[in-house]
Amino acid sequence: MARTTHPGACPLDCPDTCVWQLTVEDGRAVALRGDRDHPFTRGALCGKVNRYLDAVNGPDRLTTPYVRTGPKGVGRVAYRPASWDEGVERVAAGLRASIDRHGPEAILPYYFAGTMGHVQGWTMGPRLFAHLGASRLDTTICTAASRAALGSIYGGSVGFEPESIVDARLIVLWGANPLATNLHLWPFVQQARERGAHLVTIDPLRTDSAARSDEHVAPLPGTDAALALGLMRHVLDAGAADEEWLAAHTVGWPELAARLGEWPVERAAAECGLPVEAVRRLGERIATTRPTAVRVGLGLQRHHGAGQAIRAICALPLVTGDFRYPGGGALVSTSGHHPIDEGPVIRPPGMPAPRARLVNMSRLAAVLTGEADPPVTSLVVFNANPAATAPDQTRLLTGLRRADLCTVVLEQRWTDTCDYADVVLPATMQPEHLDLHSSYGHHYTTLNLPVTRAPGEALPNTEIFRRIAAALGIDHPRLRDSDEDLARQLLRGTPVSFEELCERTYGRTSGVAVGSAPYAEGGFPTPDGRARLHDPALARRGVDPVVGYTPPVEAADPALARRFPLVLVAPAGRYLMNSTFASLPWHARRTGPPRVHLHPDDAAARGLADGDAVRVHNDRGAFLAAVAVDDATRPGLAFTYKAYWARLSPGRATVNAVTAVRDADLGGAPTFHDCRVEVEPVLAALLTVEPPQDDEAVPPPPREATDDPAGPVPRPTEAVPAG
Ligand SMILES: Nc1nc2c(c(=O)[nH]1)N[C@H]1C(S)=C(S)[C@@H](COP(=O)(O)OP(=O)(O)OC[C@H]3O[C@@H](n4cnc5c(=O)[nH]c(N)nc54)[C@H](O)[C@@H]3O)O[C@H]1N2
Ligand SMILES: Nc1nc2c(c(=O)[nH]1)N[C@H]1C(S)=C(S)[C@@H](COP(=O)(O)OP(=O)(O)OC[C@H]3O[C@@H](n4cnc5c(=O)[nH]c(N)nc54)[C@H](O)[C@@H]3O)O[C@H]1N2
Ligand SMILES: [Mo]
Repeated sequence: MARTTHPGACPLDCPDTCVWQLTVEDGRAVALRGDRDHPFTRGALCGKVNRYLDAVNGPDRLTTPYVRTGPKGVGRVAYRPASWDEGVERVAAGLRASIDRHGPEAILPYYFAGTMGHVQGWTMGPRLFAHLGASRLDTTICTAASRAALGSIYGGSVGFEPESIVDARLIVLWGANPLATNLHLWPFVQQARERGAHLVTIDPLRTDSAARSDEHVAPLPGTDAALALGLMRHVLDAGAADEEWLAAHTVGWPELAARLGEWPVERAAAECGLPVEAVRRLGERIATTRPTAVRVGLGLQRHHGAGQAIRAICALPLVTGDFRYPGGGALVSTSGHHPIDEGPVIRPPGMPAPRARLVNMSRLAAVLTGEADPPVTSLVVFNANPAATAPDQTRLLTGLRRADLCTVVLEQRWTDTCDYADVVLPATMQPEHLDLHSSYGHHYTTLNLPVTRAPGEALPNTEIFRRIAAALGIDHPRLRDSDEDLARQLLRGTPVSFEELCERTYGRTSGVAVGSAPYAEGGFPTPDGRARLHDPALARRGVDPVVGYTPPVEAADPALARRFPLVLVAPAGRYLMNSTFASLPWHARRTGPPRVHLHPDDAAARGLADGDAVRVHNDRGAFLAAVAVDDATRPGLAFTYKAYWARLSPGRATVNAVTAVRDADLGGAPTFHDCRVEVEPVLAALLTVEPPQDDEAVPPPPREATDDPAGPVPRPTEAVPAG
């Protein structure tokens, strides 16, 4: 049989956006490997995506629409297969009923980066909902705090050129764990180390990346701004502030310098729970090493003080003048370097400007239980699994069970959120549809063309929205645009054309040269080209206009600490991608069952041993997990990994049963890691997961963690003896 190989893009929410080569036989994907020529990802795929075809070819792909016939929340038994006509007609009826009763703002689309594709993610759906006048989604769940903070300090989500990191002499991985979440950066970091660079990781947990660094600094969660202020103070006291560059290319240095007067290294160290010497040593290293590259992760911003933390960390290289040099500066995200602008594609000429209310997605639990007026009575979910991934799960599920709520879910497989849907519509996967991907970790944009047949009747999101528009009787030419039309519209005004991408798959779209220092001479994307250390506009948003420190809420609350002594963070697991893959046997086996990692002192104080079953709880809810006794953390700090599925977890709840709906200081961002809990022992038998009665075809994740002998790196924080 003829085998052909086709380039494409990994669609996952990861900074790397790999280019891959997919082998197809008889319309079916049979092999997948990385594209060796891609300048950033260079051929290797990560462990989880090496098994991406498990997801594509899995027996659990949705192949037909489903409509609900029984109660919400009980599982697939409450559904029957339906035709596309019936499914789409039901959706249209639900949307119409919402509009008739409360107006179009009663409709809320809920979507995120299940695919990072501009076409399947962020264009046709939002275009349809804008046309309807539906509530607009404030997409805060991941990067809202950094987007707002970077917009303030640098004028956009920009930073040092990632490939230039090989030229850094000091690399600081700040709240980032690239070995789990940004794997393709690691070889560049290693190259810098071979040339003599020193690697420091700042993370409350000793992650894989921290364990493999030259130095690990472990502050208390949510205190990074204090640490950054202490480090800047040391730089200032050491006479290493680059006064000339600061005067030429920033505003607000006098105000920040005055603020640093309040932040002696001792105060910073005390706030962060660090030895004074550790802060001073790192401050001295930063003061004396040019260029220093600070690669900032996204996980560190899931705290109440996220906005100020990102501002303070990003101020550091402005104070040292590091942007002068290739390999110097800070980088949170490259997304502001890409010229693709979704705005005009969502709202093309001839379609009305949306004026509907903005609804913060991170508040979904509150929105569905009374916060919204008019209420949300139609929820259309795509590229997301909020029942597993959004905070305050117990309250959210109460909202999702509302009888007056019509929920529509576009999905590739039956997730937690599908259990609460009125209509489930089967969606295609990456080899089956067209998409266009820019990256938040490098400067290339990639085209992905459909090369295989979708299973059954699965359709691309775009086509599903076209059908919903038609069923609503909307006859607008822009709601009939093809996926290729959308890709061409997105590429308008960028340095690459659709034809070029068809030819070459990817292109550099930023205009920033490889290995260069784009802000050596200032020129930040602020109106005057200067970075802002003092931003009066923030005062109007209730934030200190000077770079400063917002302490955590729960972590810093002594009264709460008496009842819930453990701070719980839930970062990314290596073999999952948020909740994507959590139901696949290979990925579930590598990940192992839900575990809560406790410092040996905390385990001993509760009489808990490795493998014991516990209930992790606070006033919002509880989830069940096995204890992992782990010196990767400190006393009082527990951790687990995000993104299991509730329907496949013991007790049918995930870590988000304990996380709060509470906005960070900037951007309306969620604060998943600002969370206090207590753990109590429960019967071991409670950890046994009964498969959902309707799902026999989908085996539940095995209970025992197995190590991955082929894994490229050791996993000290994940390797736990079977419980
Ligand atoms: N394998 C895998 N890769 C992923 C994902 C996944 O689920 N799995 N998720 C993707 C997504 S959606 C995102 S947003 C990115 C996230 O990418 P990262 O930001 O790299 O990942 P996280 O694990 O969320 O957070 C990074 C580190 O921040 C630490 N951290 C938590 N609180 C603090 C703090 O207060 N201060 C400091 N200094 N560090 C803190 C955590 O312990 C964690 O080790 O990764 C993407 N890539
Ligand atoms: N406790 C805790 N919770 C967290 C976090 C944390 O750190 N701690 N991190 C948060 C972060 S950073 C993020 S980004 C969110 C992510 O949370 P979500 O946005 O819910 O992401 P996923 O869980 O990956 O779910 C994406 C879904 O999209 C589906 N999908 C993929 N491609 C397509 C497509 O083309 N069409 C359709 N219709 N569906 C598709 C996948 O099958 C998958 O079920 O989770 C957040 N939740
Ligand atoms: Mo994210």
